[in-house]
This record gives sequence, C-alpha cells and structure tokens, in this order.
Amino acid sequence: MSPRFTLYGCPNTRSLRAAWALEEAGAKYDYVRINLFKGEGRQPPLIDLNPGGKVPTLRDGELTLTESAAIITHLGECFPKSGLVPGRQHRAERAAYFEWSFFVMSELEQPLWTIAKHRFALPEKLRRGDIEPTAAWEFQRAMRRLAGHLEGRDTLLESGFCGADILVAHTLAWARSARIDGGQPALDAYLERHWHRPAAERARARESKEA
Ligand SMILES: N[C@@H](CCC(=O)N[C@@H](CS)C(=O)NCC(=O)O)C(=O)O
Repeated sequence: MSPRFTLYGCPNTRSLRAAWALEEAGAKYDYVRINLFKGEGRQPPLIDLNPGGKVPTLRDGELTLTESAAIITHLGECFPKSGLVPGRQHRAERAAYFEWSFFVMSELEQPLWTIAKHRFALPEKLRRGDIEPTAAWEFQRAMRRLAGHLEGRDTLLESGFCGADILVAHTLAWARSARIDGGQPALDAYLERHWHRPAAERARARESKEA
C-alpha cells in the first residue's frame, strides 16, 4: 500500500520544511522530486495540483496543501504526539505557536524573499538591486525581535520544540546560505541545535537521495 502522504519538493528550497515536519511526525511519505531549475514546476504533475507551480506541495489522500506553514500545522494536527502544534488544551502555547508561525511568514522571511527575488528570481527587467539595503534593514529588525524572544531559551515555546521552530531554523539557514547578515550572532547556537536534529538530517538526506 502506498503511503498516505506525498510530498512534492526540490532540494535547497522551502520543501525541506515539510520534509522535516514529516520526519518529526514519523510519517511515511512518497517524495516526488520537482526540478524547479528545469521548469518542472510549470508542468504536470505539479501544475495540476498547485496552480502556483511551487514547492512544497503536500498530498494527504485527496487533500492538497501548498503553503509550508499550513503543511506543518496540518501535520501537527494529524500527529498530535509529534509536538509540532500544541493541542487545544494548551491554549496559550497553541496561540504562541500560531503567532510565531505567522511572524516567520510575514516578518522574518519576507525581506529575505525580497532580496532573493531581486537577486535572481524575478525576470531581469523587474529586478531592482537598490532594494537590498531596505530589505536587509527589515530583516535585521525582525531578527532583533526574534533574538529578544529567544534570549535564555532553546525553543520558541516553553513547552519545547514545535513546528514554528522548523520555520525559524529553516529561514535562518536560508539567510546564512544567501550571506545575509541578520546581525544576531546569538541565534547561531539556536540554528545549530535545531538544524542538526535527527529529523532534520533525515529530511535533508531524503531530499538529496531523491534528487
Ligand atoms: N509561501 C510559500 C512559498 C513557496 C515557494 O515560493 N517555493 C519556491 C521554492 S522555495 C518555489 O517553488 N518557487 C517556484 C516558482 O516561484 O516558480 C511557502 O512557504 O510554501
């Protein structure tokens, strides 16, 4: 019998977030490699599932999900024991989980994405190199907020590692690989600790094995 989940992904992209969450949950999944660099995002099978042509895209039976934070949250709901999302009985922790997940997607990664788009992702005629200092300033502001929260703690939530830590750690690793300085060396230890969790290692191995 084929596994319940199928992840459409591409190494070195946000699909690692979904693979990491699947590994944390101990879920079995098929992995379909989409080579974005060869235009496979715009072709079947991905385009038939996700009109945006992006990864990660997750199939859970008949359900298709296309946003990394939504995928992690969905997996947390499917696997309550994974700790990816605090249960409803932990009201404050659950609210904080949502708050930090939204913070990553709207405050922390947006300036990075702006830089990436204007460095290489947009059509050349739409790129504006002079936007980079503004985006870098916004990124550093979000990093200050994050570092203030993480001072003296190992995880975003008091209850321990959760799906929002996947989003933050992945975003910090992205900044590092793009050589964008967030100005918060204190967060290096946070990144190292989570980036080398066994589930994160397995997710990277799975994505590169399928490549
Ligand atoms: N907000 C989406 C963004 C997904 C996204 O932009 N993925 C990139 C790879 S990191 C992609 O598939 N790009 C292909 C394209 O833009 O055509 C998420 O977090 O899942």
